[in-house]
Amino acid sequence: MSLTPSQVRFFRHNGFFKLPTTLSDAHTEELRDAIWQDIENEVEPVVRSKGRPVRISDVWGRGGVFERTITCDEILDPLTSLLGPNIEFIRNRHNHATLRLHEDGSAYLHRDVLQWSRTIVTVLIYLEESTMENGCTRIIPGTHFLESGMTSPSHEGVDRMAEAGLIDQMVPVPMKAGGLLAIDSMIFHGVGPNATDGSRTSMTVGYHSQDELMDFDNDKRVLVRGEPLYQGNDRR
Ligand SMILES: O=C(O)CCC(=O)C(=O)O
Repeated sequence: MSLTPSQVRFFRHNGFFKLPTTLSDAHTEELRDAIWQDIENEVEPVVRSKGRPVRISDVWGRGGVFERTITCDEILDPLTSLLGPNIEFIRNRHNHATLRLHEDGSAYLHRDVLQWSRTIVTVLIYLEESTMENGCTRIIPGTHFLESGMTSPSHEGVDRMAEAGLIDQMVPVPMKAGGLLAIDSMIFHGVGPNATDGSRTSMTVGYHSQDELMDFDNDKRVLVRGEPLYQGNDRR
């Protein structure tokens, strides 16, 4: 299912869009179980916090349902409306799944990339319902248009938003299990605190349109839709 011109415009203007597609219940359950299993078995690469694994990295490299999700039509069909027909998956930004519990607190407000000319589309995949109580994603709409100039995509977001007088404009985005949220990665966003005794599981993946001026293979990128297309004028 592609996006309508109005939906594309909404995404460009506000920096986020709840995709009209979702993962099926069976797909959601299979992916959630795979994430929980790899976290429980500490299948590397794993990120740990307070002595327990909280995140698995390189989900692409795990193959199976991870790779099937990254390349599924439910994600790539609407993304063609944003990124065009030739889409690359990015292996060195996101490419991870996270299990958040009560003790994890909230995550810092951040951008995923530094500069508008190299932005990506991040897709957040919710494997459990994410609510106001268990820490749904929070975003500040429109902030993907604010100036660049951060030295790191992380950690400086709260200060930047406070300086800009925009911290109170943050809005929560609750999502159902299987829901897919696309954001322009320049938008300031973060995870809310989990105030429940339950978990909040999500997977984060990033995509780029295939770069028509790049004529060498980059193993940090995987073409997942369309074809490589070199359009440089150095060969004419
Ligand atoms: O899960 C979320 O709400 C946000 C995740 C995120 O910002 C990230 O993985 O970089």
